[in-house]
Amino acid sequence: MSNDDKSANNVELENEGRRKFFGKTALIGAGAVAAPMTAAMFTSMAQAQAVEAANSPHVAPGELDEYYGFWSGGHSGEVRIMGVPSMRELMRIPVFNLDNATGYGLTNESKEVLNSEYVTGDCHHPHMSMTDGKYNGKYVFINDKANTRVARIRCDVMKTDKILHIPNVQAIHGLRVQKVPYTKYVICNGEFEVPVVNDGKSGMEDVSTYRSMFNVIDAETMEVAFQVMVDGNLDNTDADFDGKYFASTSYNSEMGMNLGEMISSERDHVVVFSLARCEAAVKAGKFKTYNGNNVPVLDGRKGSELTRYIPVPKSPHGINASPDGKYFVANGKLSPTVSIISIAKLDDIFANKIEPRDAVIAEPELGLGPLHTAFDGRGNAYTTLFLDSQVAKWNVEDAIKAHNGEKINYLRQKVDVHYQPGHNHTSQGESRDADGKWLVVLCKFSKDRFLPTGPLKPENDQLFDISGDEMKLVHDGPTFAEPHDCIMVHRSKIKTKRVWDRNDPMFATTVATAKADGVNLMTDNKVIRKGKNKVTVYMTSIAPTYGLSEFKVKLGDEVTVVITNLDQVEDVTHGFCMTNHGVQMEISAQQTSSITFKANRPGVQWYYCNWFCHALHMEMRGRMLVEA
Ligand code: CUK
Ligand code: CUA
Repeated sequence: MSNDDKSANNVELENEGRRKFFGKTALIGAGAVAAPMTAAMFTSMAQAQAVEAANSPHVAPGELDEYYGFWSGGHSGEVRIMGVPSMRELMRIPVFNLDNATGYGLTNESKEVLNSEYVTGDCHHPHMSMTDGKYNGKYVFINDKANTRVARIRCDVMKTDKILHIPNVQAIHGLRVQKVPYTKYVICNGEFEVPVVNDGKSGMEDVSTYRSMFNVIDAETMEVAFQVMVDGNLDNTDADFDGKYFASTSYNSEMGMNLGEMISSERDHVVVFSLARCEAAVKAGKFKTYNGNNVPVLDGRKGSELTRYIPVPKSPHGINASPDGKYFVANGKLSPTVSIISIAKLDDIFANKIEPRDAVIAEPELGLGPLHTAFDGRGNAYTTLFLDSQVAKWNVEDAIKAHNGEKINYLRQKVDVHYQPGHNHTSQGESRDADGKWLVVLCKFSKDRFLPTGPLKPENDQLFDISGDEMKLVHDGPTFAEPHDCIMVHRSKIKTKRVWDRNDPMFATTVATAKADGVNLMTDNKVIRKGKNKVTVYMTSIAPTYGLSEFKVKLGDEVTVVITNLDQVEDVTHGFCMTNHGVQMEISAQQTSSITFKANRPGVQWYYCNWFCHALHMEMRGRMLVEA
């Protein structure tokens, strides 16, 4: 595949001429063979097969999945790309973690992104940018609860391109995106309360100085646009489909510092933020700054015009907007109920025409430990019951009718899951494209579902076919620490590059340095000494050779190796590994990667390619000669 083919980078295009295993096209093709059948026979059979084919988790070798799944890698600090419905793991995207294979955290290009003293992270909520309430295939954002950060993944190359450390707060947990009119903002919660000025000089003993803040990040610049100080802490969050409101759950309205204190009151709340009022307050300069940074901090505590506090049963956890844009569902956790909040009533709450609690229009009882809710776009909701190890399918409108006194059963089905589910997620279910085909339930425990792997066992992601009236379990998928949350995006929304664009900003700094060094990265192989102890080695690679089969440095030199992969063939990735130096990295087709290390061992040091690239891959190596 030549570089020119980058424009034809759509899976849908790629599938032209392939067997179309999903949808009707394949079946019409098959119909041509089944000539003796009557038209009516064919139609009914085709319809049956269409449903069957579209909802079979079996994706044959060589066939492609219908959805990209973006799975949080939990405290592994990475994001994983899954194929759905096959549940095959397609790729891992290092985000907050060190990744040997690709050199993420080792190369100069990735260090520019990671820019951090630590290589740990705790990912929970991966969410894709949207336009008009639908996934737009541009970015996936993910939180790092462990180190209070938010990262952005570019979906054209599936690499992390920005990481933001958020000031004034501790432990970023719930994260979502603005859905309408587009993802101008990423929203996320600072979960753990800390003194606003947390300098250790005062206030540590006085819990009344502790705050949590809601954070609003500019999705393009990846800077904090503003923060909103609240009463109580913050857990999960979601945005409406009107571009007006954000809502967050709080499980510690008491601001308790231990378990007993945190669960002492009968109710907690959902905080609703008015985007327009917050933006106006920032514009009018009605904010303060703290801790020596210039992030505007708005005061959204009780009584503020920026927020409203809706009382809900104790310790709510997930909050999920229904894809019809009508409701926020806050999940009870300690209460066996979920609270349905009418988004249409939020205007009246902010206008002080009704009490905040009046927006709760039903509180259906579902079972023990409701954590998160997903939607199928047909009016049904699916709520995980952590304590019951079940998922409850229920009908939203029927639950509201039942709340209003009608004798009606809103529960549609309960299934056992294995075991203790956290999030569940429907295909495209948090967008206007909710299609009600698949439900993934992310179970915290797998217990007996797989061959035992010692004391540490995998989690279990269970896939359900929800296209019919009943949820049907079709697949168990073991996963490693720990997918709190995931999304499933139709493959038509995502267009990835086949090879790197030479002008890609990801390695622009290295390209600029080479230019300053008078080096043409596409042709030159040279060693440039910079000052007494610094050497930069420029080389090309093209299967199965490096542009330099040897180079010379002095013991103690700081060596930077810059490699440009001239291969234009898709999937021909080279590696660079310097033996005994802890140095390795990926250089994919048309990519430039660089890595800096100390030449601290005298003598002959071999470097080699560690991505198997060619029949002569073993021969793709060279010598660094280190003079003592
Ligand atoms: S949280 Cu983990 S199960 Cu971080 Cu969305 Cu609910
Ligand atoms: Cu290049 Cu292996």
